[in-house]
Amino acid sequence: MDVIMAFNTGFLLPALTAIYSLFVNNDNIRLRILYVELSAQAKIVLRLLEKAGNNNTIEFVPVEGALLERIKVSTGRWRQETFFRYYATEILPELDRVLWLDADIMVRAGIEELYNVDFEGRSYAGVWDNSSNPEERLGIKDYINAGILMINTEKIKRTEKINEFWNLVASPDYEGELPDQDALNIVFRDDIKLIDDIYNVFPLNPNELADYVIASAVIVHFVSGHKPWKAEDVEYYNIASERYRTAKVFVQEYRLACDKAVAFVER
Ligand SMILES: [Mn+2]
Repeated sequence: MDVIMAFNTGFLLPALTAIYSLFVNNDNIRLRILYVELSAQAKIVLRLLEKAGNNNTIEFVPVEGALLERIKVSTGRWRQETFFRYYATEILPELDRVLWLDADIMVRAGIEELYNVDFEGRSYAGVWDNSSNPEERLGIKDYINAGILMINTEKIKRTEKINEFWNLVASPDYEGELPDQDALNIVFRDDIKLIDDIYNVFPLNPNELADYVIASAVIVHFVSGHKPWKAEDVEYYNIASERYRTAKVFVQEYRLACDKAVAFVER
């Protein structure tokens, strides 16, 4: 299974946790980490995770030259790594499909079914996300979260549509509230397959759904600005854990995964 991620040295701890949780629950993952700034030391530490699970490998792929320039021109306002998922076909043209994973996640089970999704002829597959009121803002009902994104590179290579994406984010009047995610949903409207929400679960869920969500979540995604690995957000998650059973369970699990990932690379 071909997976791509992108982050910088400052994101090492959550990235370790995400990759460790991916690898202990899955075998035969070929992970490419696309990066601009990743220290030699961070790479050494990350590479130790290859021993988690069976036959999981990591390759580091620098993003540079014209590709990086395009992002600088288009997207100076936003974090550049966010845009690397849209380079899947240019950086890895040999692949027919690839899974993009954000680094603010925890994997809890096998992802094979997600990876082998039937695109039904569409360019992407992802989980419906109503949290930013996309219907009201953009008139888009089937709006997805781009943090866990199955990419049909075989199709995207054959069409010119991805250029529309880059043109849109580069246009001076474009003010996407969620820059790349809005542009993805606008340009690829009706060309995105919706998949089971167990593959992109947010930590705060209504308590009446908690049993189902806790039992079924395959990938938990800490979408808000508050992050469970940050000391300044401990209080936020303490309060959230009192209100939401899913937050309590997922944050505890996340901290455990974080400790295990660190212990794994330290041994
Ligand atoms: Mn994210």
